[in-house]
Amino acid sequence: PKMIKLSAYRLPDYLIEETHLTFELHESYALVHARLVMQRNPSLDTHLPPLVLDGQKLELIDINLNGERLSAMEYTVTDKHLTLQPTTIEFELDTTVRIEPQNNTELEGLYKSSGMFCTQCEAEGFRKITYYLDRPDVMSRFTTTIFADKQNYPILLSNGNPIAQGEDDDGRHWVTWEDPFKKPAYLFAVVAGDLWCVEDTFTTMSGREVALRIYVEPENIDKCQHAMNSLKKCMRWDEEKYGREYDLDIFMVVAVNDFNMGAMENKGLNIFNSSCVLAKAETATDAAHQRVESIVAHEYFHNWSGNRVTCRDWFQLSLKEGFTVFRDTQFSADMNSDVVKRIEDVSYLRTHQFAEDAGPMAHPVRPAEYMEISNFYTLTIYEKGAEVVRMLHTLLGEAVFRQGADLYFERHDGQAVTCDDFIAAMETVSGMDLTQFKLWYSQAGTPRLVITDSYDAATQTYCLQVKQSCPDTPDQTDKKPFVIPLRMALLSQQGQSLPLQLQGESIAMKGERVLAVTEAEQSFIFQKVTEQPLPSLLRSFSAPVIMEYNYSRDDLVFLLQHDTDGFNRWEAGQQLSLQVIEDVVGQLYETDEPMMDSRLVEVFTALLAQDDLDPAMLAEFLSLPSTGYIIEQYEQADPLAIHQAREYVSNQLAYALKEPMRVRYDALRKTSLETPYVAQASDIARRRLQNMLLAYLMRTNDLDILDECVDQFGVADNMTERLAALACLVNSPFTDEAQEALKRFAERFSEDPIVMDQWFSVQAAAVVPSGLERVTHLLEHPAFSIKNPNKVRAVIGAFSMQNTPNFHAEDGSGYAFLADKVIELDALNPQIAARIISPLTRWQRYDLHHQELMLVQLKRIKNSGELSADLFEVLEKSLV
Ligand code: DPP
Ligand code: ZN
Repeated sequence: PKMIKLSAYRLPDYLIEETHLTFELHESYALVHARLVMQRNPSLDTHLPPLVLDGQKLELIDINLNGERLSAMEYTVTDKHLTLQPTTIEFELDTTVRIEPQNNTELEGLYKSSGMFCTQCEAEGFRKITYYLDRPDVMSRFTTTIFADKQNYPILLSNGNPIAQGEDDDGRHWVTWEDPFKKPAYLFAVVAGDLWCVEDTFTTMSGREVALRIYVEPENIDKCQHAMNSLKKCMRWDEEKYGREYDLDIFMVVAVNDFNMGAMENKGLNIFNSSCVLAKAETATDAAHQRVESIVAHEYFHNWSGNRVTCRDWFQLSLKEGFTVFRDTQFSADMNSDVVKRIEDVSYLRTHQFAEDAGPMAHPVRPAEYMEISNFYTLTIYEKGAEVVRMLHTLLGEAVFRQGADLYFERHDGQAVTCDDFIAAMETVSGMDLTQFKLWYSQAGTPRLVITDSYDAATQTYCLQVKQSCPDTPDQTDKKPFVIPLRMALLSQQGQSLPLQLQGESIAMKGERVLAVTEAEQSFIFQKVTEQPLPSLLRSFSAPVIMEYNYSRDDLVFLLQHDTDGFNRWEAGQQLSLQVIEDVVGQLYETDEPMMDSRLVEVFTALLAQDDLDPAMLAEFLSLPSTGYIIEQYEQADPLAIHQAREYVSNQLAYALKEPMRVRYDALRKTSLETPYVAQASDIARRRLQNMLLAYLMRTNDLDILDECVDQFGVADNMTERLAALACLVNSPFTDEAQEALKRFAERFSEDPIVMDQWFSVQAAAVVPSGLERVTHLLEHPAFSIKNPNKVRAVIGAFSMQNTPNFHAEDGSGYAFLADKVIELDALNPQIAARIISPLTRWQRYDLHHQELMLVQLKRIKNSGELSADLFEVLEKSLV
């Protein structure tokens, strides 16, 4: 595979005005007929270069140019392209190809999933359906006719509106769909199956009625209501917050079981991984309910940020993904708690995206090159891309940002554009020069901010000295300074925010302000500061950076209790916990009985005693930083020592806080028992705190608490309480109770693959001895299938991402296991293989012993035979 470079972008030689597709679906093959109305690109000269169409894994049956069959001399076919010579500026090309959806295990293009046909075209799946100019800057008007057996496939769907249908006398039927909007091929979709649907309607802000339909397999018809409610909420929200109205008469969502991604925003016909759309109390946790809400919104929001205005090329992927993730996080924050949402997002970003940014796959938000675009659906494109948009929002302010978004949509409706166009709209409305800001799009790596301060009581001046730097990343050194919005406040000894008046300013700002850090070294001098303040820095995590400021542990305790920014309260607690765990990591090399800083117990005790503290916040405060996040704090981490230290601190907290935790747990549990399940923020917070306390309490191995846990598992009316109790049991030394619970769970839910995914992953992630043996055993379970990406994630993914002691076992057995599975998967589904390998690609983060063991496996995979382009690229980059 070769590198594709952004700098090599050229306008398409030809355009496709109209695309008329006919699918004939059969059990052992499908025929795809395409009639393309094409022309030489009018932006270029009238010379006619050869027409090179993309196409892979297609068997060409017939080809006609302007109604004349082409002879074999008049075109060439390779495994990637079909090339021919047009003779007129405008022409019509007809092709018929034969494909085998039932054998498509890559889940890209047209494939079968549990008895239904469906498609996934982003990024380059359409070329596995028919010969085409499969690039997002070629936009076309589509009509699609689907023929299939009526009995097995009563529902036939594609983008847009149905315009005709009929029946043939051989038991087959057909439907024709027309999409009035021009679109790139990656937004095309087809579905055929025996599906039921939940229907509703939505009246748009201009009074148009839109039919909403969620299609699922019949057994899931009772799990659609939450997604439907979410859909209606996000449609309204996008009107109110962004002025964006839906544009077709129908909006359809289809759930499929085998899906590489979470979901896909095909025009008018979103296709979802069933795990991201199905949810009801008995089968889906609160987290799953929230995931459904945010993904439904994400895909819906793409209708404007992605579909109406799309990407010129795949280097611009973050143009739609970063912006759309930003929009969905705003939505979720509005529907739930904004501070909790921010905490969750930042935890995720710092654990996973920062790791990516520090590893061999690091790339800018707008990459300059790639081999396989599927590898670039990354945390950097999505999560960091959203942070970049968020920083713009912070710098411009809510109102100006909205004007910028309006201008962007208005200027570029119906176009395929670039990140520069997005920034240009923001520049127009703000009058700001965002040239330097755009370094966020081109420079990879996580910037570091080192902040020091000094206070002069005599002159009442307080100075913040800020230094920024960014580490080298593959192919990038000597980075230029970024524009970093630093949201901050100065706190008095009583925890009140002091007025903020920079030197040269005539009035003070109250509360907090955003400083724009633009230089490598910069000072901000505040005047009329009447006492030595404690700074509250990078509030609400105003930039995706690693910030260092030398807080004492007492400062951290103070901030955790008194900072007026909820996010920074949590952050102070995280930094304190981190330091305490790091102490223990060091001591564990010397002794089995480390001394733990008592301040953590003291402050947690105080928080638990505080009756007016929001349970959602308390739950966040009580959660220790994840093992993954702690690992990221080390140059070369010893994963086993870190795991052990984190366990040690958790256990100490559990024993020390047992009494107040028990009292609180009992009260919360009582409320849960008396309250029917609702997936709303306040109830979610209660259950989260309850489950967290249960997990701490179970660490004390108290038989009375074991009874409580078994009881919660048995009687809960919802998956949130049930699964949390199950996880506690599975991670406890009470193996009989755990086995019994697992058995009962499997009996009850064996028919529901998404629930069984949770059953699998609880076990795969269990940090108890012989984890690898257990996982190998799970792979033999009849409900497991390596062809189903959700199962792969639930077992192999959970083991390698969450099961620190077993995955990082000293003998390398965990790594060897993952390598075996990567090799096996690459032959079936390269996208998934290239994804689940990622823990091994982070080898540089670990101590030499673990590095060596990981490298052995990476090399073994590399030499295992012919690799997909996806996996090849990851290995190339990881092994330099
Ligand atoms: N399905 C992916 C997403 O929505 C790719 N567009 O982010
Ligand atoms: Zn997206």
